[in-house]
Amino acid sequence: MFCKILVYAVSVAWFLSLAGATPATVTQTIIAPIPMVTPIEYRSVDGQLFVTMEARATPVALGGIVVNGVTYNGVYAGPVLRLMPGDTLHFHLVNHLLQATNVHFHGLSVSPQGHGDDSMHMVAAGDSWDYIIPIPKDHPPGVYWYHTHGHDFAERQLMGGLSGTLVIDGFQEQVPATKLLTEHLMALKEFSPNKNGDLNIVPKPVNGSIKTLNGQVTPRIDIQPGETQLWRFSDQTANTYFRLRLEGHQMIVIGRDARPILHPETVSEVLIGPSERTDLLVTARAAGAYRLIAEPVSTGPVGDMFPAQDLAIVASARDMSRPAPLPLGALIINAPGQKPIPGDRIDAHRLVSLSEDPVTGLFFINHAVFDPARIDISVPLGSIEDWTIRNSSEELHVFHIHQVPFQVLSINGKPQPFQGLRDTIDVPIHGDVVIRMAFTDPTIVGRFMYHCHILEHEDKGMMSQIEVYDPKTGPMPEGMHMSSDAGKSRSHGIPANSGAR
Ligand SMILES: [Cu+2]
Repeated sequence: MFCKILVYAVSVAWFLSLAGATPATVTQTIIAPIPMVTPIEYRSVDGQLFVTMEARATPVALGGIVVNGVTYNGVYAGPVLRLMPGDTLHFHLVNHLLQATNVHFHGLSVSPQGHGDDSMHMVAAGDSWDYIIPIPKDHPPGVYWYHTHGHDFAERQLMGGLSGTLVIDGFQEQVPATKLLTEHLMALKEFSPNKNGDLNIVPKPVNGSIKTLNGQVTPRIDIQPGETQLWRFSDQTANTYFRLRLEGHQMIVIGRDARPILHPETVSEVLIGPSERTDLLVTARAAGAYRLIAEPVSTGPVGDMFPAQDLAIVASARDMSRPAPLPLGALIINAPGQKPIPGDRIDAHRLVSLSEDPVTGLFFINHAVFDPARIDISVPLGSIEDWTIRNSSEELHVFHIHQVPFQVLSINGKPQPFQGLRDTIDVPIHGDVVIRMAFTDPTIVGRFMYHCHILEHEDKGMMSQIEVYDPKTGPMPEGMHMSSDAGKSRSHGIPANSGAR
């Protein structure tokens, strides 16, 4: 505690020096929190983005200690991929680990087949794979992300670092008031090294975990008094909820799960669960240092308790090299894809029940654990369906379905005003969420998953498969779709970060 107080005292002294109250000293500059840095960005050129991503065990410096992570290209917070609608992503994955891995492109409505976003395809140790992801011209812009999706070990590989942010440009055109604002991409990750320094939470850490922002522990975010910035969070943790509060400030939520929401909400705190994205507007108050705090979160009687931690120091100070901030314009939202899904013809109503067995530690969807050989739901292309997602347990779950966004109709029986489509939703303890999905986009034909995005739960069974098929040709015959090496080279007992070569 003493050290913490000392750091803050020095931070404030450093801040005052920056604000011009006293001259800065070398000592203050060194001890002051270091600026938040966005990870390296790869941007598409002429409609194409070619990247080689090497998954390997990597030493990672986090908060003054070095731990053994697993990263893409050595970047713990993950390289940022930035594309435009209509571009094609060529993602060459090279697996240097001693176990299989793969990549899922979270939130994208792209093909799940072949070299597309096929989360069933495993890339064996030592192998490589080319993901080729054409982004449809009318794809909603926004913050998405990519991450490892190997069933049984997604949790520990993600904890090790295997994820990154994927941006489809165009959000600011849909919310014109944000066009001139400074944009910060803010990847939320957390790590919990075991006694060997491995980022390995199996078994669960006894000493808790440390939350990071863009792979940094409590960095500094610079802003000018009166300036509004666009903060674009993505929760890239395996299991962790963030309840974010900025001291002395309110925030405006303008986007969720990549898309602008139709009615922005002014809040004093915001909850971001595993895999969720939230776009916030923050307007700095008077010059000063403010803590961005991750407040404590409990996910229920049999869930997890995430303690409070300072996520960043927000330094509001006049920057003489930059023009004075302009007032934020009117928040006009022009997002043509954010339309309610027509409900005049519902082709199927389904119940997706999430439950768990505290004795065996297994997690279920409709009383079954994941089976890669089983298709749980078959849907003809063109269908519109309402699903009730039921949480029959004593902890939170985060429902996510690949490939297709959904509309939230009600939570615990309470109708929800339409704010826009999403790809994740928190399902309250012993509660129901009703969602509507349009399986009408031919791009998504194929097999893909729906699951809890608390990856501990997913790894322990809470995942199922859906097939969307063309009614002219019917469902795919069994065995035609599973990748030839699906499940091969799964070294269940080997932590991902022991895979150095
Ligand atoms: Cu869950």
